[in-house]
Parts: sequence; structure tokens; C-alpha cells
Amino acid sequence: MKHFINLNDVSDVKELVLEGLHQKANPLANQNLGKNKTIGLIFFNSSLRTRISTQKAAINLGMDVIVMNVGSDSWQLEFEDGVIMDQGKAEHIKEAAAVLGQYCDIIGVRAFAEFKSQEDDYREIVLESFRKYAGVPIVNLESATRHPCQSLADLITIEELKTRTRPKVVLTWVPHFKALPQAVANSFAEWVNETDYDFVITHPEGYDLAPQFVKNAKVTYSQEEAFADADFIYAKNWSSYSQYGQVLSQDPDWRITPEKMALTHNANFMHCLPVRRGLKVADEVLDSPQSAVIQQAGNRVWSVQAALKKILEEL
Ligand code: SN0
Repeated sequence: MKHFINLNDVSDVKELVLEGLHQKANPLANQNLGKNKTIGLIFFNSSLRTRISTQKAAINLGMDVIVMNVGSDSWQLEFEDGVIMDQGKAEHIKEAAAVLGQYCDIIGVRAFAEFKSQEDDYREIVLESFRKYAGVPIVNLESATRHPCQSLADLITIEELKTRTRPKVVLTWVPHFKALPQAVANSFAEWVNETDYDFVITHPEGYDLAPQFVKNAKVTYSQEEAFADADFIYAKNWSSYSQYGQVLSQDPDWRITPEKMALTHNANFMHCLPVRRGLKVADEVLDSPQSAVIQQAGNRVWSVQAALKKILEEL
């Protein structure tokens, strides 16, 4: 694998999920693969799981790790071509990415949607600039539209927990007062659409995800209908795509409660974390044995370890 930016970089999703499970069973089996290789992790936004799980995976593969927070620790970067740089941004991505590529064998980048322009966010200006100018493989640590490390961990978790060969998987919108990115939901839909799971997306009107992610998934505005017979409830808030970046609803009726979980086929509860207790989901659900959120977060190590292994094998 050359890069791990989006699903187009992956030749076989099923095989990558199996690789993740294999890494989990044999965490140190490829300890020499990354020897004398350096990964640089560049964060434009906050992180807990992504930061530590990627470091852990890189260490398991024998790599050295360098972490940088852009903004607080470095120059502000310009991404537009042909501008006169007479404002706050001191360095252009053309130089910054190329220089980082001189120091690192692989670069991981986290850059959330900025919500200033749908077009800029959806053309993935930050990640694609790194791909263009760094000259080394790029790993997406959550970009404006996608979070593949999360989605791969999600599929690994579903494979571990499923009790039916073709589980019913439900992606449900939950309320939040802030405008959150669509990346996790987009990416989850994109990856689940590669499986043969029965896949349903439910959200209030106005929250349809971009069509290229929804594809042929069933969409319903009735959460109750979606939950019937579900094996997995994947909760996530996202802001509107059509009224880009806006919070159109904070309806508390969309919160996940034990009563709603009772409508399902004894479903596992999933969330990428961080989760705001009480706002999106009741404590009783998160604290119940049905909650898979810690196992899911644990699987973040094996998902990125599988992706890094594939990249290292081709370096
Ligand atoms: C991010 C998101 O994409 O929704 C990261 C998820 C992995 N989540 C948040 O920004 C949550 C912020 C909050 O205040 O709850």
C-alpha cells in the first residue's frame, strides 16, 4: 500500500480487516519491519486515541516516532497556491510537507474540516497537499471528510463481536450542540458499504450525508424503525452536509437510552469517542455490557498497525 488516505488506497478491505485481527493476535511479530524508519505524526487538531494508538502501533513495528502539533509548536501553514503571503501564515505547505518528507519515512496527518467552505473541505486540501508535496507515504489520522483508521477499527470490532454472519449495522445521528465533522460518519458508511452487512443510516431531516458515502445504504428518518432487530448501534453526531456545517437540530429524543437499545437484537453500542455522557447517550448504555466502546478504541492500535505494516512492506 502506498498511502492510507482513503478507501481507494486499499486493494482489499476484507484482507486488511483480517490483517488487523492478525496483528492483534501477534502484536510483535513484525518488530523488525520498521527498524530504522521514522514516522512523523502531524496534528492540526486535538487527539487522544489516534495519537497514542498510532505511536503504540509504530513502536510495535519497530519504528521511531516524532509528534508535532501544528499551530502551537510550528509555523502557521498556507495551503492556497499563488497567494502573496503577507498575512499570519509564515510557511507554505509546498516547503513544509517537502521538508517533513526529508525527515520522516511515513507521515501521519490529522486535519479536521474547517467549515469555512464545503468545497475546500471536500477536496481535502490538507491531506492531498501532503500527498502531493511530502514525497513519502501519508496516513490519514482524520481528515476533513474521512477517518479510515477509525473505520478499519470499527470493522475489526464488528467482526469480533458479530453473532450473525450478516449482522444488521445501524449508524445513528445523536444530538450535540457543536458543529462536528462528518468525517467519522462518512468513513464508517464508506467502509461498511464495502461489506455485506445489512446497513441502515438514521438521522433527522437535513442531516443526509454526501451521496458518495451513502451509496445504496438504507436511510430512514425513524430511529425506532432503524433500531428494530439491529446487531450494532453506531452513534455519532455530525453537522449538516446540505446546509454545510450547521446545527439544525439538538433534539434530545435522538439520544441513545436503555429503552431504545431494548428495541434491538441485543445490539452492541459503538462510538468512536470522545463521547459526551448524558448528551448523546445515557450512562446506563455506556456502562452496560453491551457497550463496545473500549474494545473499539483498543482496536485502534491494530487497525493502524495493519495499515502501517502494508505501507512498510512496500517502502
Ligand atoms: C471529532 C469528530 O470528528 O467528531 C473527533 C472524533 C474522533 N470529535 C469531536 O470533535 C468532539 C468534540 C466535542 O466537543 O464533543
